[in-house]
Amino acid sequence: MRVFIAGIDGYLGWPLAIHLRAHGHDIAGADLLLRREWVAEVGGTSALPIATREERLQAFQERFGVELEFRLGDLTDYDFVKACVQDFQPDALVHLGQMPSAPFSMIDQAHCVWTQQNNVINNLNLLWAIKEVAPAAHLVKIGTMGEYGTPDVDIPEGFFDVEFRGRKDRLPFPRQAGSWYHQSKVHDSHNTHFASKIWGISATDVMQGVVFGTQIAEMGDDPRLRSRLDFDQCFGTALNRFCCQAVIGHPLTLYGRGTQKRGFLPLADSMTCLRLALENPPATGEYRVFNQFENAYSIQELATIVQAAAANLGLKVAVRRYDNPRAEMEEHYYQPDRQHLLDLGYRPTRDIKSVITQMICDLLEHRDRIQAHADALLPDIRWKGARKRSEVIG
Ligand code: USQ
Repeated sequence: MRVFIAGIDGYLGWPLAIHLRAHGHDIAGADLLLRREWVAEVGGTSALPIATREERLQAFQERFGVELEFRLGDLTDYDFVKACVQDFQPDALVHLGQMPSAPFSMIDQAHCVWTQQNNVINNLNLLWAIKEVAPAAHLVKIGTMGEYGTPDVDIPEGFFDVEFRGRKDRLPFPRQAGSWYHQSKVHDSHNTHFASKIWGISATDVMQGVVFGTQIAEMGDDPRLRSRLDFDQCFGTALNRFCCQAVIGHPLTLYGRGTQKRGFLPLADSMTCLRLALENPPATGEYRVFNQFENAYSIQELATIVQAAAANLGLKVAVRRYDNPRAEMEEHYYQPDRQHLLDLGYRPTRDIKSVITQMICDLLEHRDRIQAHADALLPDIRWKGARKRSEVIG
């Protein structure tokens, strides 16, 4: 299958290129390398050293014996997007080319507007390019579990059956996002659903949970094939941050009570699920929604697992509660479905403790890089009010 990856240089895009090629697919992609700039802007760096674009291309060629087409360009530039799709003629496109950080979108007016412009426009551009030059291509769009928020009922996969005043319908499940970034993904879901209805585009909208992990097996030992791993307050996600904190002995930063729950999944599971979605496309013109996560965990539960894994490796690490910089529910019901991917053969990694142990081992080698950017660990971007460093509350 010919797969085009929008956002091929990112945390998920780069390993996806490797994973899909290792499974025999032909890959091309595009990126403007913006993630590298955003992380630097907020004072972070990738804990794992990452290769330049040129080094990555060289390593890919050596590993697989084929050249990877990796175009440098802006996905908000329609001429660029259309040319990429027209020239490569993909069977499927995976859209990972977006600004993925909730805190970054909450910094100020400029970051909020930029996030929504970038994310909404580049998704529209991909939809238009499919319609105009590759109408049979399947779009796998990365959305987020955060689109649903934390309603006090079970969360289905995109749609639910409603009975209202004696009439019944199957409707999109309400979206109640918790940041300007998550809102941008809600807009994308609506636009993708609409494009599918009017133009017959086949689309899978993946509501993905929080991804963690440093490796996938297909990377082998070549450090140039490794992906990035961020730990700053914007681009580091909870579990990746906790592992980085553990290796430098920084207390694990639970926001608030730490009782908030989210769906999480290892990097390797994310790759498998995306491949399953690609290899099992929807019917022509169908818009379907997959909830994609290994399991739901409270943040406190994950911190305890990291603390125990670190202790087994001889690292003593405290867990601390910090005043929550976000506006989010800390005590809530959380019961999302994830049946569609199981039906396609996804077998969730049950042993997340070994994934976490492996992460800590990988990160220990690079503890100096984390230590040098430790200022980026404590959050000061707040959902309400002016910037202020969170303080320990327990
Ligand atoms: N949290 C902590 N301590 C930290 C960092 C986060 O307690 O040091 C808490 C947050 O308050 C939140 C939860 O952990 O309740 C998750 O936060 P996160 O930063 O790991 O993830 P989030 O902001 O939700 O965003 C991440 C990715 C985003 C993706 C999303 C999936 O950055 O691209 O869409 O996970 S989901 O969470 O399902 O919406």
